[in-house]
Amino acid sequence: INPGKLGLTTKILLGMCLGALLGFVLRFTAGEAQWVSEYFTHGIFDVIGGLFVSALRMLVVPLVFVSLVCGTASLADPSTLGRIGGKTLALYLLTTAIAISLALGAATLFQPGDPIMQAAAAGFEAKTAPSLADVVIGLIPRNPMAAMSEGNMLQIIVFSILFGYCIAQLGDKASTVRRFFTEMDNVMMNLVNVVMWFAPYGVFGLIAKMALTLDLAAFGSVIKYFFLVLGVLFVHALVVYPMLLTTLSGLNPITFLKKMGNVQMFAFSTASSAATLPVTMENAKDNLGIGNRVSSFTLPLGATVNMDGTAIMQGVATVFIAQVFSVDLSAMDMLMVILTATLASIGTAGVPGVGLIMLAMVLQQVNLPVEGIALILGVDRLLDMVRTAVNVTGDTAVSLIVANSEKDLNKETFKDPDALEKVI
Ligand code: DAS
Repeated sequence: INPGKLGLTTKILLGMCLGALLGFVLRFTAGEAQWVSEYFTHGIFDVIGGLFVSALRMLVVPLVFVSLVCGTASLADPSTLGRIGGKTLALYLLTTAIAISLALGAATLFQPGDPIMQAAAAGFEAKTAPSLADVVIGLIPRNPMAAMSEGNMLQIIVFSILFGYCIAQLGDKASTVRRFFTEMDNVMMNLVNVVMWFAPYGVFGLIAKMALTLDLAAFGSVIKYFFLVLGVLFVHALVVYPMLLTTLSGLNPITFLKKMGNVQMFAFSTASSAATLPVTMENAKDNLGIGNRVSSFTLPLGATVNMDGTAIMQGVATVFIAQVFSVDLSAMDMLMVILTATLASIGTAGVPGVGLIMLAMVLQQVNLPVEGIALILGVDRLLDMVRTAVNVTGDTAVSLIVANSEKDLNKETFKDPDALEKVI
């Protein structure tokens, strides 16, 4: 094979397979040998994987700030911002509500939890879910620089939109500033390409470490829960999004799913929507033809507030834990789960394991024993990787629908099978 000729997607896939292979071979031959842990798990794999995720995370704040300012500033008619925002939020809430309803329905139907009382496991201190007022007040950054240094995505989004909106309103008086951000946007997108060159190696390290550290023993007791979550995730990604795409935009869902491969592999490997955001944005623009006006707004917002995959895990986990502790959930409880899960997802960034922390909020809200989380902890890493891939797929599907309705979609690029290879 001539590595120079392979497309990026193939190289990433190769990196994942080789990582899994080497990880499992090391695990089943050298077992828990000290040198494996020292030189591999916490050695080379951790370093390569960690460097790659840090490089992706490094891009997020400058990329979101620059592309959002650039996108908002390019709005000829700033009032369209309200329309784009309204459509985007409505669709994000719709897809999350569908996701969690699917999950609650499936878990009630398939009863994954055997009603065996479990000893109270290591206590979980559950943070209380943010109230709507907290979330709204928290949107405005008291200090935009602090928001950027802390990576407070919602506050960065709000500040960037206001900043870009004012550039749009000033017209020619801010033409230099607008050109500066347009060129900065090009620089940032180029930086994403540079980081993506290292993707196959980074992904190799991440998957190899996962293969070495996966808690295989935990699968026995929660096998039904694991496969039920997986099943609902696949139904949501392969049925619900295609249905929404077809009915709301008439775009070909197969083309969409085929073009999501790279992004889904990044999301799977990093288990972080935030880290994957630079790739999600590059793919949206260069592979799917979604314009900057829409994608610069919908994708950073989606990576922060739209987590359909996570909502699915929370729906199934809540019913599973209720069944294990022989607690009956009323319809009102189910409604509380939907509300809390949606609200909790708005306040949390897309980083590995955040879904589990939000699950603690949801369980607390419906008076379920939060220590029930200990039952599903062992299989959560793998589920986190899959649900993150669903999260970013949902963000992009909604962006596609909004871009299409806003005439901000380049359909030739969308239809072009190797559009992305031309750019990287
Ligand atoms: N890993 C989270 C994300 O980045 C999802 C989760 O933890 O459920 O989207």
